[in-house]
Amino acid sequence: MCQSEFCGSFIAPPFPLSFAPLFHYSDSTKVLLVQPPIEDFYDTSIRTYPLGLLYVAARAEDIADVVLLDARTGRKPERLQEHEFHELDPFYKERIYTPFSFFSHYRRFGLTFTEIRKAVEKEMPDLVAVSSMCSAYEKQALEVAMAAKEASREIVTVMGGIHPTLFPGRLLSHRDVDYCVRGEGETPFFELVSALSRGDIQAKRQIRGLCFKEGERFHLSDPNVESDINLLPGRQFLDADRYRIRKKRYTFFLTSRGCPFSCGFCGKPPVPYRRRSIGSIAGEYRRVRGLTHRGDRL
Ligand code: B12
Ligand code: SF4
Repeated sequence: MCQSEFCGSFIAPPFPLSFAPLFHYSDSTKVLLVQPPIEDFYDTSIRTYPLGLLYVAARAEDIADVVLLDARTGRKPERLQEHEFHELDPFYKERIYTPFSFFSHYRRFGLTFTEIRKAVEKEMPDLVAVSSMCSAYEKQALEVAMAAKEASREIVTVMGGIHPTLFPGRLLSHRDVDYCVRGEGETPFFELVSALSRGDIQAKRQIRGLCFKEGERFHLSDPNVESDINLLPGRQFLDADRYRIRKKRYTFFLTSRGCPFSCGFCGKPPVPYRRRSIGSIAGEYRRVRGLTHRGDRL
């Protein structure tokens, strides 16, 4: 049983729980990794780079056919008339100066529910894995799981990222979420895909970080901490042209994990602070320059 103070292990589910499903095959497994859209008064390009998913993809590609769908970029933001935050409208008015007035309307940034469902139907993966970084965007992350199940009830859904790390029980209470991964996701996700492909029910219980429904209860696990943080993210899964600040392409580098500080207000997941080796960072930098058409534009 999980000991974390953040864990939602005792949330009573609002409907009878079932057992998390298994795959019905064992040959080639197809995985669709999804960055969900968000709804907010604003978004900025620096927020959209889905680095966590690229790390998960880098491990999963060894045992699965991996496709990444960034449902947050590639579409013009759409203004939403109906939303839950109308009391904030006065702060986001055009032509008055407040720190928020660069952004004037509540919008959806990314694909619609129907577009996501169609994207899932096009790929028809065995498993849809959703990155859920911020609790405030839970609704849009859950929409991806719902769209996947609408495309086919056979598709297995997995949520990973900071939000499910903090509230696994809350997300597992949702009918369309089969698994949650807590903490760093590379190894638990790899092991989950491997266990499901083999149909090995017992193996699931041994995977650190993996949470799932088990009859009337949740199986919950402490957050996973990766032992090798020199793994390079799978940037080749992205269309690099989509990630630009003004006209220039950008990318993210992760040179350490965890945080050396302990600010009282911070809900940071309990993972220790670790630094990558200089050699591996330099190697990644050289590789990224090689990936770009013109390294000097990065
Ligand atoms: C860098 C960062 C940012 C960058 C954005 C980077 C980006 N491109 O998204 C900036 C500065 C823009 C930013 C902004 C904000 N951030 Co911020 N940010 C961080 C920070 C410091 C690191 C995140 C990161 O990139 N980690 C590195 C990557 C590789 O790790 P990762 O994404 O977590 O992915 C790993 C696992 O989570 C997991 N995983 C992730 N996705 C998936 C999916 C699957 C299927 C699986 C299996 C696993 C998995 O595996 C990955 C590899 O190990 C975290 C704190 C932290 N230390 O985690 C806060 C944090 C995520 N941010 C937070 C917040 C609140 C915000 C803002 C809302 C702040 C604000 N008020 O505007 C905005 C919203 C941004 C947004 N996403 O829309 C909170 C979220 C808390 C919560 N419960 O909601 C955090 C946890 C900080 C905190 N302690 O409060 N942020
Ligand atoms: S707010 Fe959290 S992540 Fe940021 S320095 Fe403090 S403890 Fe570290």
